[in-house]
This record gives sequence, structure tokens and C-alpha cells, in this order.
Amino acid sequence: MAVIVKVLVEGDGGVGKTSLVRRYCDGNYTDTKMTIGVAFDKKTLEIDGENVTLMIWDFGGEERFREILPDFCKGAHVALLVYDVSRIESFLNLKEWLLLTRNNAGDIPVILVGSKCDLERRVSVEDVADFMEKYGVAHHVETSAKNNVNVGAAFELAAREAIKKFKVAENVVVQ
Ligand code: G3D
Ligand code: MG
Repeated sequence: MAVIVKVLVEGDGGVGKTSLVRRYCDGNYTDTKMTIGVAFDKKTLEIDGENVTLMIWDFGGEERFREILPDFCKGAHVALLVYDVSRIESFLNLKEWLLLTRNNAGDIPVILVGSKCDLERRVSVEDVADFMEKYGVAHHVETSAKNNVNVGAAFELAAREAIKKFKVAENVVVQ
């Protein structure tokens, strides 16, 4: 049976969402252009002997794309909320991305992703811990698309959390 997981990749423009998805899906780190609206990709991985297809929706972070995003949240099973560890503003704005997710996709698992961990961290780990406690976010992963750190791990964690939640909740295959 096919297991299909819809994954949202959200966060401000420039935090490295598209680079993360490209690194994961193609294995490359190349020049990215600003994402216009939403980009889509998919990748199949094996989890506990089962093939799982991730349908990955990479959101354009610019303010002017915001009004189309609620529709794209519908039916999602898990969200990666991405901030840039070197840019505090991108971390502060995660509240809005979380709200967008909760309002339109419901209480799906959320993974916090601190991207560009090859750069100097300016967002304090205490602030990240506070955010997670306040908003009930259970997971935080630091990644670098540039140096290929934890990229696969972040998506695999997302897949596992989605499968755990939706299989347990509904006793059915995620699709
Ligand atoms: P977005 O999709 O969230 O808007 P992009 O972000 O993936 O388009 O990346 C925005 C910029 O961040 C790009 O640089 C990209 O090269 C850089 N970037 C992405 N991931 C990493 C990373 O892991 N480490 C570092 N150091 N930089 C990263 P430009 O210069 O093209 O704007
Ligand atoms: Mg992008």
C-alpha cells in the first residue's frame, strides 16, 4: 500500500527552504531563485521496510504570496518551520508561520528547522527552547544545505512523525 505524506516547508524568504528541498531531492546545492508562490517536489524513502512518498510543498516566503498559502496547507500531514540561525527576524516570524499552519492544516506535527547552521548562530538556544515549550513543538533540527548536514534527517523525522500521528489517530494509511 502506498504511504503518501504531504510535507509543508515554510518560513521567511531567504531562510534556505528551497536549498533544503533541492539538497534533499537532487543531492545538489546550487543557486536558487526566489520561489514564486509555491514549488512542488516529491521523494520516496523507505521507513521500517515501507515505501513512503513525500509530497513536498515549498512555500514562497514573500509577503505578497501569503494569500494563496492557506489553500496549500489543506491536507498536510507535517510541517517543517524553517528559520535561519544567523537571522533573528526569521525566528521571530515563525509565530506567523505556525499560525498559518494551525489555522489551515490543524494540529499536525511541526518540526522546527534551524537552517544555515554552518553560519554563526545569532538565535539563542534558550529562545528556541522557550518557543518550543510555549507552542508545543516537540522537535528541533539544525541543518546546513550547503554542507549537507542533517538534511535527510529532517525530512525523515518529518515522515516518521506524520506516520506516527496519522496512523495512530485514524488507524489508516496516510494519504
Ligand atoms: P528560500 O527558499 O527560503 O527563500 P533559498 O531560500 O533556498 O532560496 O536560499 C536563500 C539564500 O540562502 C541563498 O543565497 C542560498 O544560497 C543561501 N543558503 C541556503 N542554504 C544555506 C546554507 O545551508 N548555508 C548557507 N551559508 N547559505 C545557505 P543567495 O546568496 O543566493 O541569496
Ligand atoms: Mg524558495
